[in-house]
Amino acid sequence: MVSKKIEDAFNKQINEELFSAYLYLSMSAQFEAMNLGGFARWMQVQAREETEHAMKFFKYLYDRGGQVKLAAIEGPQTEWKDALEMFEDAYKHEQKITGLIHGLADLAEKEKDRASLLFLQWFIDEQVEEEKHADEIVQTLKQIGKASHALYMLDKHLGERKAD
Ligand code: OFO
Repeated sequence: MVSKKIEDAFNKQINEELFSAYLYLSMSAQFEAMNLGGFARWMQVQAREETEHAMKFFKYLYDRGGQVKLAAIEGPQTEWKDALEMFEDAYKHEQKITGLIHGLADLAEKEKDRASLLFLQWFIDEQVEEEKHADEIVQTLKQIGKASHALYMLDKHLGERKAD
């Protein structure tokens, strides 16, 4: 059985993961409006992954005799200057999420909850990937600057992202 502290903290994280999905869906909407379908698809796959992250916490809480309590999801930003600004924000957002996951691991350690610590290890690894992918795209966008052909090529490449 999870402690009340873990239950509350994991419920908060469900909200953070669902907010992440909402944020990436909002970015996807802006990419659609910019006619960059590949970028839009990449963001939609990302949004779906975030929902899956939320569901991992959801399932885990019930596996451990806890209870899920859903709260209102904050409205995400809806406008960005360009693709670079969006990916810079995505990168910053993932860094914030990494901090939250590490905070949960600290709490699990404090509570001597080994099962939760093990469960969180998957997220610790996942955040390394999440940050890496967002940062790689930031760096590529910085290199191509405003070259529209390169942006077109990157759009095609991102559009090939497979749903996991
Ligand atoms: Fe759930 O990893 Fe991104 O936010």
